Order: sequence, then C-alpha cells, then structure tokens
Amino acid sequence: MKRICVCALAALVALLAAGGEEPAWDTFSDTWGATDALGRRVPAAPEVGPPRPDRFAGMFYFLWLGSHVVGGPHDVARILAEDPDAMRKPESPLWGPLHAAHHWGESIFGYYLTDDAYVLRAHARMLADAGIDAVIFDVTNQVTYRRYYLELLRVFAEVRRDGGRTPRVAFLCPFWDPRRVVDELFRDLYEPGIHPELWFRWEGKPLILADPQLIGGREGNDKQNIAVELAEGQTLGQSFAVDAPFDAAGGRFPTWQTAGGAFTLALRREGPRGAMLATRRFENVEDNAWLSVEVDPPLPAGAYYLEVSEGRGKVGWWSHTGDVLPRGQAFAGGAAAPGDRTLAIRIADARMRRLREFFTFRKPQPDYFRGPAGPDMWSWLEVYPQHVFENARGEKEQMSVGVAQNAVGGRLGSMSEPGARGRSFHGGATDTTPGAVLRGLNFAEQFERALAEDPRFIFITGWNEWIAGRFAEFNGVRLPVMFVDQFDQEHSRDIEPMRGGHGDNYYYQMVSFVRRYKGARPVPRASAPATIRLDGGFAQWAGVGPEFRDDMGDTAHRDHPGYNDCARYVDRSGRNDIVACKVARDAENLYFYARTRASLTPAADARWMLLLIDADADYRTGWEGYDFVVGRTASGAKASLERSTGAWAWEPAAEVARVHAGNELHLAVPRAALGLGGAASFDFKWIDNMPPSGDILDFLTHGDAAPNGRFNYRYRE
Ligand SMILES: [Ca+2]
Ligand SMILES: [Ca+2]
Ligand SMILES: [Ca+2]
Repeated sequence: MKRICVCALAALVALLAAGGEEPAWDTFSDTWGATDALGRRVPAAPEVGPPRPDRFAGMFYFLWLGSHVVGGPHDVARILAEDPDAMRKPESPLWGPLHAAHHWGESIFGYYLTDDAYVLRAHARMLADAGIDAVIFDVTNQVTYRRYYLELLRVFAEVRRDGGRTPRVAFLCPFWDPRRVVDELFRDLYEPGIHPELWFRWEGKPLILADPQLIGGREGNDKQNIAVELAEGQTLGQSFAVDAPFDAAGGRFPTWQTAGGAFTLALRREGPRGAMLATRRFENVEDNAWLSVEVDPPLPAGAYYLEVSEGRGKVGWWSHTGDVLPRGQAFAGGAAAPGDRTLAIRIADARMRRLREFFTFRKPQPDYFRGPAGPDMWSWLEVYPQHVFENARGEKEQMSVGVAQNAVGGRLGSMSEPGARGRSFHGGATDTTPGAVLRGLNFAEQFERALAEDPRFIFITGWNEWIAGRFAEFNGVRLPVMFVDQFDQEHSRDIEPMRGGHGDNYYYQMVSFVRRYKGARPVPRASAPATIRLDGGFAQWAGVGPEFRDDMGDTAHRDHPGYNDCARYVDRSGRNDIVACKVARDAENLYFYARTRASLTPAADARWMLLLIDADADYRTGWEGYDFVVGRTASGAKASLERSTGAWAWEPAAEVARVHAGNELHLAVPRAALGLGGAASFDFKWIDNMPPSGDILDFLTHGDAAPNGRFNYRYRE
C-alpha cells in the first residue's frame, strides 16, 4: 500500500460502520443470482439464511491512484511478458525509476485515476451489490488524499440522491504516529460536517482506526538508549515539570518480547513520596507500547512524578542514560538515578478532547502474525489462521480476510520474493496447479476461517491498491528488483476485476462469502398468473409482482484522463437507464416488462434493449448460461427470439410481439418457444447498448445491465 516513493514501511487496513436505513430505491441485490467464469454459483437465501443486521463487511480501499505518479503506468505483467529476466536487470529500461509506482496489472476500468467519477460510481454500485458496508481508506503513509476522498464522497452522495446505495467510509491512520492525519481528517472532514450520511459509525460514533493513546499534543521525552527492567518489589520513576494543564502521562515500556507482563502506572505530585493522583493497572503489556494514566479533569501546571510498580513478568521502562529531559530526573527504588525515562505528557486541549470524544477508536495492528495486544484493536491483514480481535467487553469484534499476504515464512517480506503468500497459497503452501490463481484459494481459506469465528466485522484486504513502488531492499533482504505489497497477478491482493487474467472471479467469490456472512433475503415469489394484452397499455402491470429493480443513474458517461495521461478514457454507451422489470405468465405465454428512467430512445438504435433468458437456470447451457435473446433484430411490432448455439452466436427461434411507448416496453414469448411448459423457473436480465463482444465483463463497464454485471433476476413461479 504505501511503499511508494521514499516512504516508509508497511501497510495497513480496515474499517467499518453501521448503517441500517432503507435506501430509497432498494434493488434487492442480495436476491440476485450469478455464476462466475469457473461455474461457481453465488449462494442464495435458503443456503445462507436470513439477513443478519448485526454483521458488517468493510473493504480496504485506496485513494492514491494519481498522487504518486512518476511516469508510467509501468505494468509489471507487461514488463515481464516482454523480458522474463527483467527481475535480474534493475537497469532495464522497461522498469520505471527506483521507488516509482508500478502497476501489478490493469483494472477493467483501465489504468484509472482515483478522481474518475465514472469509476467511483461503478465502485459504489459493485461494492453495495456485494453487501460491503464500508470502504476503509488507506491513509497510513501520512497523506490523507483530501482531494480524492472529497471527490469520492461527492460521487457517493450523488448516487444516494439517485436513491442508490453506497458503502460508507472510514480511515485507517498511520500505525505509529497518527497525530497529524487524525487532526487533519477531523479538521477537513468531520468537524465541518461534510457528508455525515457517509460516515461509517461503530458503537454510535464515526469509526477511526488509530491509537487513541497517540492522539493530541505531547510533551516529554522520546529519546531512549536503554531498557531498564523493573525488578520484583521495586519501583521505577521519572519526575517532570509541565507548564500547561495536562490530562495524561505515560512512558514507553518494553517486555523483551515476552507475554503476560503487568504493572501499575501511578501519577504522584512532585516526587516518589508525593500524594497519589491517579493509578492504572496494565495486564498483558504489549512490547514497546506507549501506555498512559489519564486524569479527568486535567491537572494544572506544576511538578509531578510518574511511577511504575507491582511488576509481574518481565517488564521495564525505556530510558536514556543522558540528561535528555532538562526539568526531570529518573528514579529507581525511590532514589534518583542517572538519565531520564521516556515520557509522554498529553497537554489538555479542548479541541483534542472533542476529537477524542467524537470518534470510536480502534487501534490498528500492523503486524501480520502477532494478533491483538489488547482489547479494541483491529487487524487489516494477517496470515492464516487469522486472530480474532475482541473489544473491551470481550466480544469477538473483528477479523481480517486477505486475498494474499506479503509474508515469507514467519516474517514480513516482499510479494516478489520466493515463498510469498500469493493468491494460490493455502494449506501452508502455494498451489502450483495450472489455473490455481483463478480460484482465490488463499482468500477462501481466510474467509472460511472468519466465517467459523463469526466476528461482528470482517475487514477485507483489499479492493484497488494496484500499485507498489520498486525497491532494491526491504526488511533486510536485497534483490535486484523488489516489490513489497503488490507484484504480479499471483502476488497481488486486489479484488476489483482485472483486464484478462482472473477477470471478475474474485468479485463474485467475495459476493458469495459476504452473503454467507451477512445472509440474504429470499427470492420474491411471483404473483398469480395474468394475461397481458400487448395493445392494452402498461397499466395492466400494476398488480404484477415482484418488481425486479436496477440502479437509477448507472448510465453516466465517462470522459477522464488515465494514469499519467496514458489515455483519455471515454465511454458514452450509457443510454437507456433501466430501472424496473416484471414478468407475468399465463398458460400460453411469458410476458416481460421493462421501464426506463427517461423515455426510451428509438427502437432502431443499435443494440437496443435486449432480453437475455437463462430458461433452464443452468449456467452450463447457452452463452454465459443464457439460452435465448430477444430483440437483436426487429421490424415493426415483431422482435426476434434467438437461441444460443453455445457462444455469443445466435440462431433464429421465433418472432415475438413487442410494444413500447414512453419509458415502458413489454413483449410476449410463447412458453413453448422457451421449452417452459410446466412451472416457469428461470433467470433473466435486460441489457441496453452492450458491445456484441461476447465478453460478459462488458456488462460492468458499458450501457446498462439490469441487474448489474453477471447478476440475474430469478423468476420463480
Ligand atoms: Ca439502470
Ligand atoms: Ca442455460
Ligand atoms: Ca444496471
């Protein structure tokens, strides 16, 4: 995620929120069917159970496509295709400069920029269709990407004004020093109240992933060169003077990588024998953690003394042997000792206090292996088997599920190193079966584990990272060419569909897992038989149910530059915006109805309003399952019904009657022509202005598909 340019370390994580209000235009996407390119069917209500409103899914989301451009797009897949030995040739002109961002592959939306509204709208739709409640922005590398999140919020709010659904948003802040980023987010977004309807809330407040102990102005000493152990029955202390009211005092405490250490932190007036002002007991101390004792109301300026005592296990206090804190003094056993200890004094500040009370904080765990070091921590990515992160009430609150992990053996590594846990890593090894990368085996192993533990929130890593900086050294390993968080198709962790490769497999795999986690509503049953007279107007449909819905406003056009101006992405294929469909039946015919948002364009338009029918509800027959298409050719009130010969190739089957006026259209298909003599149970969808490419991925990027992408409506008599 953020190893780009000269920036620092590692990566990051997650998010959450809670919502619950009904969208103005509920498309019932949890009742849609779909089968992916591998023939894997998305499960439905009877298999996954009813909706569980107390379960939430969050997606790690990146705002950085456009902020770190150094030439490019440098596409690793293309570079290695051109020169398979390029990994040994750091001087090869195929590579971008050292530290420059390289793409691991190409999205179905191209090498897009984060502020491409068309892409943001598609993301909102795809993630909402999948049941994702929150997107969690990666701001771990000290950049908030303000211009980009504001654009995303603007577009998401627009989708909601159209009655649509979107995920809400939260931020994963820097692990080790979140102060500036949290302050900026509060100042720029939350304090001014920008799009509060889009803030993901947890326990009643906007969620932020940041260590609350590290928030706010601090004084003290962070210089350290010696870890002083707390001996049994002993105390260690540090005196200090402060010129302003303060509300917390603490230090940094080592455990020498041991678990189970404990001590009591106490604040006294003036010195070792001063009056006790506050104490706090810490159990299971995390190695090298900053820990504080808080006071409320704040204490005035003056002279104070911080002390640890009643140690258990191996615990200590990071200190410095020099006099690094002018108006302070280290103590041991109540007597002055050389040097000073680490010290963090939080200056009382009304705004910081407001900030701390504004959010629900969860402290992010950067490490892939360690698990929670205390309550109210969240993970963003871990190796299998992932830990359960509990809240302060001891409830199973959160787990991460990743597509792949840049872990090598038991250490943090680079995706480009041998042994990294790519998309095909599971059962402790990389599956080398041909085509394994298409199947999401690592993702499935992690998601199955999360389903078994069933926490309240699942953090998925991730959606659209796409780029990583080129390095020559990482975490003690030197290689000619290295990529840390993303590398190639196998060694990458994005779910957003890619061009070529595994296409949209991971997306529908995610849809399936999220349904199993959150449940789904039952497929609505058809109302009683009815005969529709095509010349009798559209009022006849009033009593026919169910109404199958599609998003409004999902035909917006695209005209935006690509990454580093590599292309101008233009798509004006959005035309008739399909919003509702119905099916009626009698003994002879099936009747299909569609309604668009505005008046239909002329029927003579190319690729106008096609109906696809999977008559046997069997993906293995027909083109992508569809056995029939209606409307590829038409004359007057007659439209063609054609049968698939297996691919996107159709042979005439019959002519059917079709009538349209204004924004409505209906047609009648004889049951006999579809082979649906008995109870009619089939899948169908409408499409408008799709290229005749035979590539169903176009349904995510062109015209309108109702329902979206590969999804189908399911008609059950
Ligand atoms: Ca639509
Ligand atoms: Ca079929
Ligand atoms: Ca649509």
